[in-house]
This record gives sequence, structure tokens and C-alpha cells, in this order.
Amino acid sequence: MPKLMLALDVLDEFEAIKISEETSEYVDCIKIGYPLVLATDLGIVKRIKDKTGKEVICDFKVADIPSTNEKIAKLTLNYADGIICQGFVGPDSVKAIMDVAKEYNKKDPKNPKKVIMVTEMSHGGATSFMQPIANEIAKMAGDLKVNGIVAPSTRPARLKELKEIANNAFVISPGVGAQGGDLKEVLKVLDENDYVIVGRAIYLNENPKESAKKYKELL
Ligand code: FNU
Repeated sequence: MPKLMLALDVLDEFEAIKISEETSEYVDCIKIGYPLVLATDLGIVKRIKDKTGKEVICDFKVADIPSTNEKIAKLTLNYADGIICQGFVGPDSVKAIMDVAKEYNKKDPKNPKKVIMVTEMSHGGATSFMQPIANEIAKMAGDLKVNGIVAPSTRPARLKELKEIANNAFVISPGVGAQGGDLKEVLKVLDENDYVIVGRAIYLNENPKESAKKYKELL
């Protein structure tokens, strides 16, 4: 059974804390990205961790040259349990982030930081430029031994292929819920090390707790 990752893309701190507390019984991990961090500040990561006791992953899809990636990773992993980066920028840029994670892990081996790399995105436009190179990106993820990859629940056949290519990496997969991904098909592919990401179908629901419960039960 894969785990449930809440994509908390709300724009208000009060709402973010309220939803993360209400749903924490059913959610295994919380993913926050630019919407919430830009609406508040990076310290929101710690405040959500303190309130919920959950792991928080920052979805910054970092995609820069190695020295800039390093700076972004240092700042982010000072708070977050993991960071999402793009793979298409190449191995040196990803390695720069992995090196930062390794430094943190030397200091605190009990709470290892996770580096998660995007392979093929879940939206339609990803088929234009990302899909043709995504298998090679997934291969790089396996070779570099990043902790995890992002692969699409909107295309279960691609999800399966990318998971197989990336080898030992766990998969976090967006696309179920608002993006219309078929959870039944996704569950045929993912295992207990992987995560199904659900955002709007939980936080826009009039009862986020009930929706999170429903997804947890479906998983
Ligand atoms: P929901 N996300 C995505 N597709 O949707 N990080 C990707 O390929 C990817 C992502 C994120 O649709 C998206 O930014 F790499 O409301 C959002 O935070 O369930 C979440 O996954 C999906 O949210």
C-alpha cells in the first residue's frame, strides 16, 4: 500500500495549518511548494512540522546550475526533510543537491534528507518536451541513486515504465484527484515505498479531513 502525500498548495498560513492538523491522522507526508512558501515564508516548513510531526518535502523543482542549486538546497534542507529538483538540467546540477543532503545527513543521520527528482510531469504539456527524454532522466535517477522520483499518475503506463527504469528510487506520483488520474490503475504500479500525491481533491473539499480519510482508505 503506497503512502499518502498531501500537496498543500493553499495561500494562507491559517488555512495551511488548519488543514494539515485536521488531515494529519490520514496523511503520511506533506508537500509544500512555491504557492505556500511565497505566500508566507520558508519558516512555514518548520511551523507545519511542529504542528503535525509529519515529514515536509519542499516542491521547488530546482533547475539551475550546480552552484545555485547548492545554495537553494542548503537553505531549503535547513528546514525541510526533502527537496524536489528537476532532472533535465543534468547530473552535475542534481549531484550538487545530493552533496548538500549528504552534509546534512552526516550531522543528523537519524533524519536523512531526501532528494527527489522529477522525470516526466503529469500535465498534458509534459508530452511535448519532457516525455521524449524522461526515460533517460529516470535512468540517471537510478545511476545517481537519488532517493526518489516524481512520475505521473495521469499516465499509469508511463508511471510503470519510469518506476522500473529508476530502479531503487521510490516514486511520488501526482495526478490523482483534480488531474483525473485513475487511482485503481496507479495502485497496480506503486508499492509500499511509494507515495500518491493528492492536493486539491483534499484541500478544496468542504471537508478535507473526510477526503483525506477517503483517500487513505482507498490506498
Ligand atoms: P493536485 N506536481 C504535479 N505534477 O501535479 N510536483 C508534476 O508532474 C509534478 C508536481 C505537483 O493536482 C503540483 O505542483 F512534478 O491538486 C501540485 O503541488 O492534486 C501537486 O503535485 C498536485 O496537486
